[in-house]
Amino acid sequence: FDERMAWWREARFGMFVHWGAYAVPAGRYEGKEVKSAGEWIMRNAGIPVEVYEGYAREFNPAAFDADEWVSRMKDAGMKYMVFTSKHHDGFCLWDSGLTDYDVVDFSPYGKDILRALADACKAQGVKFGLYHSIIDWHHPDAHADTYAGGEASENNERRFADYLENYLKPQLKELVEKYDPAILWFDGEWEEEFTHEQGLDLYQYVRRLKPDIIINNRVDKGRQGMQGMNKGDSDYAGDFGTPEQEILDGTSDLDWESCMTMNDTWGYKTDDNNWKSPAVLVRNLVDAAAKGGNYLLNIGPDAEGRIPEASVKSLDAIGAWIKVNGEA
Ligand code: FUL
Repeated sequence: FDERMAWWREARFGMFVHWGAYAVPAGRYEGKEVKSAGEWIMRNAGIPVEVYEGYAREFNPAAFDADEWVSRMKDAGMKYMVFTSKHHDGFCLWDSGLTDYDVVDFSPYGKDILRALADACKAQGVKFGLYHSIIDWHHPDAHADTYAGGEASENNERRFADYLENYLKPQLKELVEKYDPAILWFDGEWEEEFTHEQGLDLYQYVRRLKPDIIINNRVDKGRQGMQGMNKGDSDYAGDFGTPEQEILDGTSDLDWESCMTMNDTWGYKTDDNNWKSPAVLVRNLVDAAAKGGNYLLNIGPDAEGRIPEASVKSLDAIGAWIKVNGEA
């Protein structure tokens, strides 16, 4: 375990990227701001699947430049990226053989975003990881019918298990084989049909595909902070805990990574300008490192593929601080 975790423990600082079809509405629906995080707009505004698909049909990030993203993150002192291959909305950012609901087959952009990012990370010598949602508001067997308050269908448990076996797992296999991710960062494990046993199975499944991969605790029913972490126990799934928007107090001897937004959203939102200052971000990084954790700081690029101006400024400022004050 220690050997597998070594690079990650040393890395300390990574870049989270939330990017997908939700960047198109950018937090607005029917002319109004939808409260809370931008990547939740489909659910929070109750947007019907067919209507939301329209955003994916428009997704055409002409300004996307994988090399530029990666060099910006490197300059900021970040050692790894965790990128959303699929968020809760179900839209896939690579050319999946399991669905046409992906950036290559469904969107005018037509190019494989994971390919570009995986290659750029490799070329520039940083680790590439994937965030992959267990919950899926688009897949018919994973509750697409009820997500917006519709009638629940029969056999939800069986259908969700089918979705896991015949869609999610094959997708994970595809992702590991094609892009060789260093990390799999699961999320959406609160789905009511998803069980602890299925979480353990998913963890084992991915580890079999790539024995030295690192997997977060949300692969299990471990949403809050360090939940799902039970090292040494046969019931254990998840290599590190995922406190969200908080830094732990440093008393845990388990591995953890604090993920955090620069404003109040993960996915791009036009109306969210509540940016943390670069000074606060530097302090958080140092704080997390001092307490034995990693810091995974998020960017939410816009629909064109541009990193918001305020985020670019903060990345530059953090990089400048690290240059002067040494590696965190
Ligand atoms: C949460 C998700 O629901 C948010 O959209 C975001 O991805 C955050 C990192 O994890 O569980």
